[in-house]
Amino acid sequence: MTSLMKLFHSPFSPFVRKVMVFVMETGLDTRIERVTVNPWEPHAELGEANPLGKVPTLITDDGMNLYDSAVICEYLDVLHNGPDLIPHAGPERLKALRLEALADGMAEAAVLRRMESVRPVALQSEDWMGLQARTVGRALDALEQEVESWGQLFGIGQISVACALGYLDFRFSHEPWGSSRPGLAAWYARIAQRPAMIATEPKG
Ligand SMILES: N[C@@H](CCC(=O)N[C@@H](CS)C(=O)NCC(=O)O)C(=O)O
Repeated sequence: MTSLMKLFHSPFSPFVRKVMVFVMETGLDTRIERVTVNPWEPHAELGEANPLGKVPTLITDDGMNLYDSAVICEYLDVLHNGPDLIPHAGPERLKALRLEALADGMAEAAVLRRMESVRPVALQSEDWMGLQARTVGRALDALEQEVESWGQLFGIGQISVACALGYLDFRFSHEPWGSSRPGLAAWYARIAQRPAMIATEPKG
């Protein structure tokens, strides 16, 4: 019997959710043991596995430490027998990785804004939060431009987008992004019904 891979996990991280959706979509979830941590507090085992101290971090069943979410998904995509979620080569690969980068960048800006907003009010920078909010807005507009071209595809790019949008809904529900982006909103409403999306929805 192969031993389990260990995933340093936090239920609120859009990047962890991306890896969790990836493993559920590919049937690899039974091979993963989750270790839930608060990544914003020092954690000896996580720090040893990843000098950046971030989640997600994966320890493979042969003991290799992998981060970040993009590298982890790249590793996982060769471990299952279903259709590849990351194209191997050519323009399709570049398009998928660029979409992943756009979605991850949007999630990163949203996380930065959120972290700033929970600092003591006197330390918060409105400029900094505004900068991150504008980055998120531009990324949403770019996604609205390309959503129609995705069709039924749910690969690495779309998984990353879905988890980034889920994070916006979770942390910034008072700022509905969908009203001015109807194509993206309709796509997300459909995708949010997938079992892997429902099972990983952040709550709290
Ligand atoms: N690019 C990374 C981003 C990971 C990330 O920012 N994780 C956050 C949680 S959402 C974290 O662990 N932050 C802890 C820290 O920055 O110390 C990925 O795709 O995995």
